[in-house]
Parts: sequence; C-alpha cells; structure tokens
Amino acid sequence: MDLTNCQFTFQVRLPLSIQGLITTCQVLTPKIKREYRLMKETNMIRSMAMAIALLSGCATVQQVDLPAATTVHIFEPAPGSLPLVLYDVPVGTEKSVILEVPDLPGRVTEAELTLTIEDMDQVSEGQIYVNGQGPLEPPAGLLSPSSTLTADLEVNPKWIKRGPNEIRFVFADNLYLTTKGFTVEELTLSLTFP
Ligand SMILES: [Ca+2]
Repeated sequence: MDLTNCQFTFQVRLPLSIQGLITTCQVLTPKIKREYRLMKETNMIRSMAMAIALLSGCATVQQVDLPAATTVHIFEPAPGSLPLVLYDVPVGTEKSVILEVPDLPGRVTEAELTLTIEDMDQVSEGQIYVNGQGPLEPPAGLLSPSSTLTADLEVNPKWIKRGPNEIRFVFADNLYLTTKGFTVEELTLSLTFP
C-alpha cells in the first residue's frame, strides 16, 4: 500500500477496548512504534488508538483527498536522558528531561507528547510540567497497576519554544501508600506547523 499521498478515515470495528488496543501495542512494540512514528511524521494519523487499530487489523482504511498540508516534526531527548525513575522515591520527587528544539519553521499549531510510562496507577499519581507550565495530568491511556503503556498528551503549543524545552515529572501521590511511583521509559514531542 502506497501511503505517501493519502490520509485515512477510519471505520473502527473494535473487538477490544481502547485499553486493550494499547496493550496490543505493547505486545507488538517494535513494529507498532516504528510504523506509528512514520505515520506521525507524515501527518497521516493523529491518534495512537487509531494507529493501533489500523496496525492490528481492527480498522479499515479509505483513501481520501489530502487537505491543506501541515508538517509534523518529532523531537527526542538526548541519548541517555531516559528513563526517569520516579519509583521508590519520596512523594514530591521531581525529575525532568530536556528536549532541544533547534529551529521552529513557523508558528506551532499543535503540540503533543507521546509518553511511555510504567506503573502509572491513577492520573493523580503523576504531574507533568512543560517549561514550568502545568500541571498536566497523565493521559488515561497510561493507567495501569503495573504495565508499561504508551499514550499521547496534548500540550498548549504556546508553551513550546526554540531551544531547550523542559518536561518535568512529579511523583505527586502514593495513593494511600498503595504505589511506590512510576518510570518514564520513553518520550517524544510532536510539533505541527502549518
Ligand atoms: Ca505506580
């Protein structure tokens, strides 16, 4: 299938819940991640759930005319910056990672973090700050008592700047001593330009 000049509309017949699909993503991790990244870079797909649905054969694809083009750039932290281990640490512990955005080809219209986190039990367990702005709650797609899951988090595009961008995570709540924290395994920032 030539994916170069098409976008997708989806008719999703889901035998699984979205959570189930995200778990499927973890099972198929290397292939799914590579394909998902490619699709995000070419701006053909905007939803992790939809990507997983497509890649796991739960969605059908229909080629349609491409609307006004946008460009998506994906930024990663420097090698060795991850994981951020916020497990077995005191409540209130903070750790951050820097995403260097060397150039902005225009105004950022959309910004999205793709997060892979282990052991995020509840949204209240973690807080996320972008260049000091926040806190943002972890996306619901990350929630699991023990698994490592991946989900997207929308960020206010005005918070993103040229140069170093700090993404800070806080172990905010041990949920009445039922959890010891979480670990940020992977993180990327997708910026959309007109
Ligand atoms: Ca936890």
